[in-house]
Amino acid sequence: MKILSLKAREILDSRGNPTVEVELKTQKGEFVSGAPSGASTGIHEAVELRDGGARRGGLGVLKAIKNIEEIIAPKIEGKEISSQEEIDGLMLELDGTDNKSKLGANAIVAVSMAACRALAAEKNIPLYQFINELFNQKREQPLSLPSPCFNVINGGAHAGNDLDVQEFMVVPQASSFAENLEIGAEVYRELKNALKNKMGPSAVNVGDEGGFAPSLEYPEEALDIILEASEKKGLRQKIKFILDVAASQFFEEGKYKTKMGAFGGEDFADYYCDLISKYPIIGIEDPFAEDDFGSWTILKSKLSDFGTIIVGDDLTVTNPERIKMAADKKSCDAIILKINQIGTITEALASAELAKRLGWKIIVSHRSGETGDDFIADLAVGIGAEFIKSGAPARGERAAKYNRLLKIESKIRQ
Ligand code: 2PG
Ligand code: MG
Repeated sequence: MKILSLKAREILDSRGNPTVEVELKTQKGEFVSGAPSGASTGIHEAVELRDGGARRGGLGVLKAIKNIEEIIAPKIEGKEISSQEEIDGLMLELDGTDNKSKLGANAIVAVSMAACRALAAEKNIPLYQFINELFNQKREQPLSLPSPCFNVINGGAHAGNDLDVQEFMVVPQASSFAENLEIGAEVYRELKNALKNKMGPSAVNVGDEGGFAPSLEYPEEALDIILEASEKKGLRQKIKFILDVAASQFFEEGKYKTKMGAFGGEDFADYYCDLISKYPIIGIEDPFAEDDFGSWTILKSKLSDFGTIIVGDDLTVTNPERIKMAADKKSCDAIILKINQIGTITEALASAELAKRLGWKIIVSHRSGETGDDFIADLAVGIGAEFIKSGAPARGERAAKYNRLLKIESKIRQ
C-alpha cells in the first residue's frame, strides 16, 4: 500500500478537550482515526503527550501533531507499507522510548488505527475481518460478537457525585448482540424514571460516559436501584453486573479510603466477597490499586469458587510485561484492552494473544474521553473478545461503537 499523505489535526474529544485526529491517504481513499483519552489513567500507561503551558489549559496536543507531521509523515509519505507490523515497528523505532514519551502515544495510536483501516481497504475487506486475519497469524480465532457492558451509573473520576466506584455496568445475558443492546437501552430508560421518581430531576444528569450520576454514596444503593428498574421491565433475570472500581483513585497511604471507611487490602477483599454474594456480579475491574498485587491475589483466591472474573485495567495497561507480572502473581483472570494504553495495534494484539493463551477473558474498552471513531467495535469482533465496554447505551460517541456492532452482527449473520 502506498501512503500518499499523512496529516493530523487537533479536534475535540467528548469532554471538550483537545485530542489528535489523523487523516491518512492512499489510492483507496482517506482514512481517519481519533485518539481517545482517559481520566482515571494508570501510571504504567504509555505517555499521552500534552503541550502544557497556558493554551487550552495545558491540554493542547500540538506537539503530538507536529510529531506526526514532521517526524512520522516524512518517513512514510510516498512509501510502500505492506503490513501493520511494518508501520507500527517504524513508529516504535522513531520513538525509541519504553513509554512512547518522545512521539506521544496519542500521536502513535491515531496513526496506527488509520493505517489499519487503510490496510483493510487495500484488501477490500471490512476492518473486523482484517483485524481477525492479523490476529490469526498468532492464533486461530473465529469472528464473534462481544457481550456489551453498559455503564449506566457513573461515579469516581467520571462524575461529580460521591460514589467511589467509577462504573456500574449492566451486562445483558441474551444470545444476540441486538437483543443485548435492546435490554441495555430498556434498563437505562427505566433507570432514568426510577432515579427521577426517587431523587428528583437532577439525579438523571449524566457523567462522562453517559451513565447517570445521582448523588448516591454506597455501591449497594446504585445496584439496588438498577435492579429495581430492571424488575419493573421484567428484565431482572436477564442482567448481570460488572463493576469498575478504579481503586487506584482512592488508594492513599496503604488504605482504600471510601465512603464506607478506610479498608486494608484483605478487609476490602472481604467486602467484595460479601457484595458478590448479594448481587449478580460477574466481574470486578481494578478492585485494588495498580501496584497492590498482593491484595489482588488475596481476592482471586477468595473468589475461586464464585466464577467472578477479576479484571486488570490500571494493573495490566494492555502491556504484555504487566500481564505477565499479573499472571505470575495470580492477580487476575481478565484484562481490559485499550489500544492507547500501549500505543499500537500490533502491541495491543500481542496483549490480547497473551491473555487468550492464559485462558483469560478480554474486555475491549473505550476511554472516558472519546471521539466518534468506532474502531474498537471491529477490534472486539476481530479478536473474539468476550466483552466490550463503551459506556451507557446513550451519547453519540458511546452509541457509535454499539451501533457499529449492530451492523457487524447483521453482516456476519447474513
Ligand atoms: C476505565 C476507563 C474507561 P478512563 O477506567 O476503564 O471506562 O476510564 O478512560 O477514564 O481511564
Ligand atoms: Mg477501568
